[in-house]
Amino acid sequence: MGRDTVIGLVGKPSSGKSTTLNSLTDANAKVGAFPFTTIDPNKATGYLEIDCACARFGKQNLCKPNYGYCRDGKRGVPIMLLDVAGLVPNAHLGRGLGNKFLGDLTEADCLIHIVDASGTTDAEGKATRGYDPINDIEWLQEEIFCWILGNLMDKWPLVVKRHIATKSTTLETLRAQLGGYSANKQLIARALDLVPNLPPLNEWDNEWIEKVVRSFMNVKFPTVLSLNKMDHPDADKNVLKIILKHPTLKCVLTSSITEVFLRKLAAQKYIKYDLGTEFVDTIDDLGPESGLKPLDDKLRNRIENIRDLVLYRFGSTGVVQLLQAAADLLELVPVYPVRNINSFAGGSGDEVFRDCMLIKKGTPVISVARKIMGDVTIAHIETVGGIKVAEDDVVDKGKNDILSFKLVPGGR
Ligand SMILES: Nc1nc2c(ncn2[C@@H]2O[C@H](COP(=O)(O)OP(=O)(O)O)[C@@H](O)[C@H]2O)c(=O)[nH]1
Ligand SMILES: [Mg+2]
Repeated sequence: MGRDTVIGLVGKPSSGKSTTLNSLTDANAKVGAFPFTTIDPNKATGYLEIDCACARFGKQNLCKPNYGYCRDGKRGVPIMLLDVAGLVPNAHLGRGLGNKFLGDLTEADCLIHIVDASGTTDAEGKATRGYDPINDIEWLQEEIFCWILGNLMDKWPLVVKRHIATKSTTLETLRAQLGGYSANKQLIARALDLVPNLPPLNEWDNEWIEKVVRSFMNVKFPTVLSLNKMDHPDADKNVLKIILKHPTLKCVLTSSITEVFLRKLAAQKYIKYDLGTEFVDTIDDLGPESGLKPLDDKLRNRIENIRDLVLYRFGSTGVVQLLQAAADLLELVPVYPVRNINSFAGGSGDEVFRDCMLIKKGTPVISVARKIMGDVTIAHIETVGGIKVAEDDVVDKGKNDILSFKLVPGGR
């Protein structure tokens, strides 16, 4: 059975990893302004916001997810987040918590690189002013590259000897070497395919090995950049530089501290806040019948500032979009297994779309069945309208995404 998707939050100390994690979850990752606050990888559940299938059928009021939530057709699907302990330049040589950090990384299917776009922390996370965050983007990639390359080079002469002696294919040998990074055969095959004119493994010189490692890294760790601390006045010019220099990188502008603050105010009933949007309303906007608490001048000013500096300028705090960007990069499609393909109900009761899982686009429906049902004998698979779907038909956005698995009676 497949494992669930894991998104790793990486970045130098004090870039805002724990704050971002907090802003996306209810977990209390320790937040602090000094390096190595996070000693152990901190796992938490985030919620990917999607348009729920219930809205397609006007069944919003019957939609009751077993996990996560659905509010009027906007569904939060749980997704695993991993806050990876502080990384400093030259971690692959064992600096800081270097190799431990890198080891934790292997679990991730994609990375969100949190960059302190304000330039108020240096390469090691210490307070400063005017640091150029473009350095962080480059050294983090180099760090991962050097780590994987170093691990491979240590053993390379032996690897080649074995490769020849056992008459293995390039894919088989590399799989044995790179499988430890939670990389399956398809992933490694894809990485190899992306290197043009690649000769057989026993002919590789250092340059070929480096090309293969770069390609593997791109496939194994697709990355979204979170340009964080956008509330800071110095952030704008730094972001412009980053986008001009790295136009192909996927970037999201964020202010995770603002998201944490808004969620707290909403929980305390000072504001009404639609997560991920620019809409923040107070009692001044909605009147006393809203049930919101009155604001003092200090709080009123802070909310006004947040509107001016973050919400109206960037459209939101960006953190909800961050998970969506990661899901896009991984081509994840929400898939709804249902018991009854006509009513979309689960077991008993009228409630619909109880389950939702995130599946990579292009996955055959039979693999989805296996992931959910295990090794039972499946008679056939149906989608909306009771239409039969062939086992090797694939999942896509809005297509073959609502599925009912019919078992052979008495079979297993
Ligand atoms: N201005 C600003 N500060 C932030 C933001 N996010 C985090 N910080 C601050 O940056 C410091 C480090 O944050 P933390 O989440 O502990 O960083 P980590 O070491 O990467 O986990 C803390 O003082 C946070 O309050 C943000 O969006 N804006
Ligand atoms: Mg932290």
